[in-house]
Amino acid sequence: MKKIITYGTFDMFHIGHLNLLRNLKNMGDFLIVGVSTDNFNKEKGKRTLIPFKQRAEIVASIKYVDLVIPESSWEQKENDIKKHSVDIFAMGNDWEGKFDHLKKFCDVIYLDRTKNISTTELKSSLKRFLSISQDDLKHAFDVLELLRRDLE
Ligand code: C2G
Repeated sequence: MKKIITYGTFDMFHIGHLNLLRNLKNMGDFLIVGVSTDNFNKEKGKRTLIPFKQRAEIVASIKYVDLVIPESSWEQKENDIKKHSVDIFAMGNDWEGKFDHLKKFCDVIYLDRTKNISTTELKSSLKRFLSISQDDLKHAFDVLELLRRDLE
């Protein structure tokens, strides 16, 4: 049984995360995902919208995922690889080279990220979507002005 492990925050779960997990499962038989805890994200300097319990539950519900473990430190990867007899450690290539030290324990691979999507981009497009356009604001003020005059 070929076992693969990956780690991540998986905040605002999106197609980039799903593509990675699907690709990883297609490379083996058993996929373990370490989901970053809220405290560990603080250590990573990463603010998350969705709390750990929900992020972990969403990842655990993905059909490609066989086991979810909490990721609470940078250092736990070596123990996880040994404990679960992992054959492949994999990350998206924004982490290219960062975990090569784990080659002592298993294969280390970095997969291409899915283009044009990230949690950061989702947050900014949500901000744009929710912000009222200047035209809408002006139109609202014009209507209010007309109503005010009618009431005079
Ligand atoms: N990812 C991807 N394509 C995207 C966005 C993300 O392939 N468009 C991949 C990332 O490369 C990563 C995984 O999805 O392998 C999870 O991404 P994040 O939740 O952003 O994970 P990160 O905060 O980078 O945490 O110890 C490792 C860290 O916990 C990784």
